[in-house]
Amino acid sequence: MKKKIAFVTGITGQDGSYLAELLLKKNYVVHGLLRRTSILNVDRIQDIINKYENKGRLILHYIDLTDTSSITNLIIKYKPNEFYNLAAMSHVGISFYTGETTLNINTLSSYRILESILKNHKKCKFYQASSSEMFGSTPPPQNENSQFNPQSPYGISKVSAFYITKYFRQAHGLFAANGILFNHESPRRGLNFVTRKITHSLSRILKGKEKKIYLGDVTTRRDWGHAKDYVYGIWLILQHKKPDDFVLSTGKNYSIQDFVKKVFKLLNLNWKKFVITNTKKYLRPSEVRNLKGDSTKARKILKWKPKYDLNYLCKDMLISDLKLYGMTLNDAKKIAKKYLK
Ligand code: NAP
Ligand code: F7E
Repeated sequence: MKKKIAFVTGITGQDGSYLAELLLKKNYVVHGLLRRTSILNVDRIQDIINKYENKGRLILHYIDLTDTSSITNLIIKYKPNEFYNLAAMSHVGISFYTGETTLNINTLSSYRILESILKNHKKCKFYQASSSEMFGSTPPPQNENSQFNPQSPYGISKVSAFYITKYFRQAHGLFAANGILFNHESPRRGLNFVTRKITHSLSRILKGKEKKIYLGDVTTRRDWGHAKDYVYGIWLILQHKKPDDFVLSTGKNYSIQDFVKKVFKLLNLNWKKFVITNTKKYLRPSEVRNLKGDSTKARKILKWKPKYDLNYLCKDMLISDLKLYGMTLNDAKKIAKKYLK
């Protein structure tokens, strides 16, 4: 049987790397669309490059999301069955300082890709990486019927891309679907998102490379899941018989402070000795205070549900960061007991 072809933008990112692994396991030919960077940035996909590139199962292409023809040429040449649009300026805090780029990359690129699919290969299914940030100040629980009240250029860019996706579906009949994903983390999370910053900095503290962790507002609440569960949901969204929009979430939320406490507790450390909160440079001009998703629709229709809980996530992330600095959890516990109490 002919293998399915999937295009993935953002393949070098957290979700792109897990999704590519899943698609390769499912026997797809995966085309990863990446930007040129001055230092080659393929750490998260190095293992699958080693395993699949020379078999022709993983093919990487340089593209630029502001250069329509760089993507159109690939669509015409390879005629993908599925297009996962994961690339984005994904940092909410940074979007306050780079609003124009955030809109150009996160919003206009979705338009460019969808228009190209419409003109060149209408059969291709399209996934848009929408976000719980779109709900912004709308009180929880948030689901597919909740109002969007974005609080940042990032949130605004994702709301616009959400409607662009819906427009191509409703007006032009494309199979274009949105996954509205609540926060999901993993050992592959970028270092400047709060969860990874905590587990990574704690590992550095144990190695004597840092003394304190400087955070912003730790009273905000997030619904955190594991990225591995969420990329499976992303795939399911494109396998459904009709294009639709789905929330993926755990349905539980915790404050940033709760996350800090859970991670420090793994080493029996008192977090208050190491964490400075309300650091000015990490406070945002406007905040999304309380996100908790209601993913009943995905659970019923797609039969999706997360396998991993927050305790597993904290441990998975901490163990992986300790490993980067040559420690096991037991080593870290011993160091914590001896030097850091
Ligand atoms: P991530 O780790 O920050 O990855 C973002 C990806 O986009 C990277 O591959 C990055 O390339 C690429 N990218 C950024 N700007 C680009 C540009 N100008 N041209 C080409 N590629 C560009 O993000 P993630 O956590 O995997 O999230 C994946 C998608 O889901 C994003 O659209 C994000 O907004 C959305 N989302 C994420 C969450 C979450 O909690 N993780 C929740 C809801 C929605 P480089 O590696 O070169 O930087
Ligand atoms: O912040 C607070 C911060 O940057 C979480 C992206 O994947 O999820 C992510 O966006 C909360 C915020 O993620 C620090 O103010 C405190 O209230 O880890 P974050 P995010 O903004 O929720 C959504 C769903 C996406 O779509 C995005 O792409 O933590 N916070 N102190 C801090 N945040 C950071 N980054 N750094 C701090 O020092």
